[in-house]
Amino acid sequence: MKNRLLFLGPPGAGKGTQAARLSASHGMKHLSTGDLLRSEVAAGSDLGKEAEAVMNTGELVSDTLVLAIVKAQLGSLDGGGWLLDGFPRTVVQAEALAPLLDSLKQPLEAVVLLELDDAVLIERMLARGRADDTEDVIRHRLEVYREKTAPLIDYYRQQGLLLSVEAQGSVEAITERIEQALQGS
Ligand code: B4P
Repeated sequence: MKNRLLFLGPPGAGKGTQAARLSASHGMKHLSTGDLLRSEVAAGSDLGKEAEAVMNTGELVSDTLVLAIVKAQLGSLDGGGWLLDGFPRTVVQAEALAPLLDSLKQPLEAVVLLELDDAVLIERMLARGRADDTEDVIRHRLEVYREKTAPLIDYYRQQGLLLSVEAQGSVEAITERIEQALQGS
């Protein structure tokens, strides 16, 4: 199975949920920029304070800040496979990632796109109830996704890396769909 992966999809699609399951069952390293940013917030670092203010409005944290965090982590990626969850989220981030992976001689093998209707996304995020999960902020995050992150769908499709997976249904059923897509491609 392909094991150098990137998970793409709207907020609340289940990237974090599925990435945690797949990385645990296949021994891959799971790198979530959302989790890394929330750890900085919890630690009260300067970086965390800057990130928290942005995350609570539904905007994306700046490319410079995210890239600084990711670069510090990429060195730990090894041949055992890895899964990038929620990164890249902009074309600038994707264009910065490519040479970093080239220099590690670990090219990306597949981009898993989790697709889901807005109504279900909103319902899931309201149930999750994180600090950035109020209805107004969620709607703004969906707009930001369409404007800044959705262009990555074509970006990776043109590179022949995109695998689309329907993200509606039980957590287990979606994991199975992802595994089939990774085996079948
Ligand atoms: P993330 O932490 O990446 O989170 P997310 O997109 O909101 O959610 P995800 O898709 O992971 O959904 P989850 O599994 O939790 O981003 C948070 C914020 O961090 C961003 O808005 C941004 O500000 C910042 N950020 C992160 N990365 C960045 C970057 N690269 N650049 C700039 N800023 C960045 O699932 C959602 C809920 O649904 C959960 O409660 C889950 O339990 C539930 N669920 C999952 N699957 C389900 C299923 N099949 N059925 C029912 N419920 C399900």
